[in-house]
Amino acid sequence: MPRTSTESTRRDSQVADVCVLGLGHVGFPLAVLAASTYDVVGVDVDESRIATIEAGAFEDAEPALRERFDDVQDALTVQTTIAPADRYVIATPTPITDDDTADLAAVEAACEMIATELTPGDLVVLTSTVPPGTTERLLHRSSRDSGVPPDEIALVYCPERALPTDTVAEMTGNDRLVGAIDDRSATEARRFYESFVDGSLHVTDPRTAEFAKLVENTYRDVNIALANEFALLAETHGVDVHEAIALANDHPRVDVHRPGPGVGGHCIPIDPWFLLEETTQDTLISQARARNDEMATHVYRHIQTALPDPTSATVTVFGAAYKGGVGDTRMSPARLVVDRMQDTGWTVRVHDPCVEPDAFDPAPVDRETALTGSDCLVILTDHDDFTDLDPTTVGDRMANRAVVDARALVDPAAWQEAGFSVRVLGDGTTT
Ligand code: SAJ
Repeated sequence: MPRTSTESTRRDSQVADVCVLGLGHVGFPLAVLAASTYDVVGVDVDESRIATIEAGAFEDAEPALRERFDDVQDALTVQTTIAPADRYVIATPTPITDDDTADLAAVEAACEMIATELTPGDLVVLTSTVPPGTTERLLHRSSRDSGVPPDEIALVYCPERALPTDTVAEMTGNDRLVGAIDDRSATEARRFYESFVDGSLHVTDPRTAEFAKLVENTYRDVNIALANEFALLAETHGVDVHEAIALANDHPRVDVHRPGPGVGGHCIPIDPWFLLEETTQDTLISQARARNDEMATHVYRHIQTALPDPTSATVTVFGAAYKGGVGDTRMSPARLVVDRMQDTGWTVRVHDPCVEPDAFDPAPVDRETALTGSDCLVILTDHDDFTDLDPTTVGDRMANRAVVDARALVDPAAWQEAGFSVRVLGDGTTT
């Protein structure tokens, strides 16, 4: 169990090597990895998060992270208050506001906490995804609030690129962007990250690094939108888009992404808007956002046509999480699809083996309960559990054998053989 502030063996006068502010999907793994070399204090304002970590009950830990955590118990302290340190890492969330701009409140609050302890020569690392220009503004804010001259603060912007299902391997193995305000900051950051990163560090200025991070995720969102556009066109042309994409991707310079019910998570659907904050006109990027969000309505329309009686129905949803292998439901496409169905008055039951009952409404139930008496099965998340469903076993539970598959997991011929009407998103041979 990590030390808490009361158990820490450090005297109050001692300074930690590293203080990580924000112990979520990025900050907690980063604190654990840094603790293999440094004396680390992890800070989170959410007392329940601190309690969960102290108890070792962090439910989303991959085996590699839990193993690393078990190895660094004596070097990691977790608490809700700032601690004096030589290095401060800001890993707080940057959600989006109702008018599609970056909500930097948590980053600014972390800055204010750091300013109370900041001393000349300290390193500040911002990892949160932010609009271009934020790091420079952070420098002036930190200097103003702490009284430390800007040229005596080492400051870098170093965004994370870890896929949430393989955090340790990605955070240690991936190359990293380092946006440094000056050479000394770059040197300090390199020394810090080389303690646990095997990938290369690519140094540039903060604004370019902020922009490049947004390019990474916007590239992904726009390419997913293109795949979704191809799916809609394939349905019109009577073509299976998945076969067409696989064939197109045989080209050495083609990499078409996978169509789906929409784009979820805490990054891809949000980060493109950070690029557009200074832009008023309609852009390819905003149109791609709209295309991805409209996929939920397209799936809903497939369900409508699959139902024997759309005026009164029970629908089973497999998958509440925003993608396969995670229990995270933030901005999940399933939310948009389920809301449309509930607004229509249908009874909706959800099954997701990775999502906690309190993490989605309606609360996920076991597979059999979700299927009993159902008029249509809708597959929205590409969990491994849903890749080898037996249509006969599934159908025996249902009142009507219809399936709408938004992730192309089922074998249409086998499900039709078992008496199902089959609709696969993007497969024009089934819709
Ligand atoms: N999705 C598709 N089709 C695809 C790929 C994804 O529909 O071909 C959907 C997924 O189902 C999901 C959403 O898009 O709903 C986002 O999935 P993701 O795996 O792209 O996104 P994240 O948020 O789990 O991770 C991304 C990654 N960024 C890139 O791949 C460019 C990760 O490297 C970043 O660290 C992360 O965002 C982040 O935190 O920025």
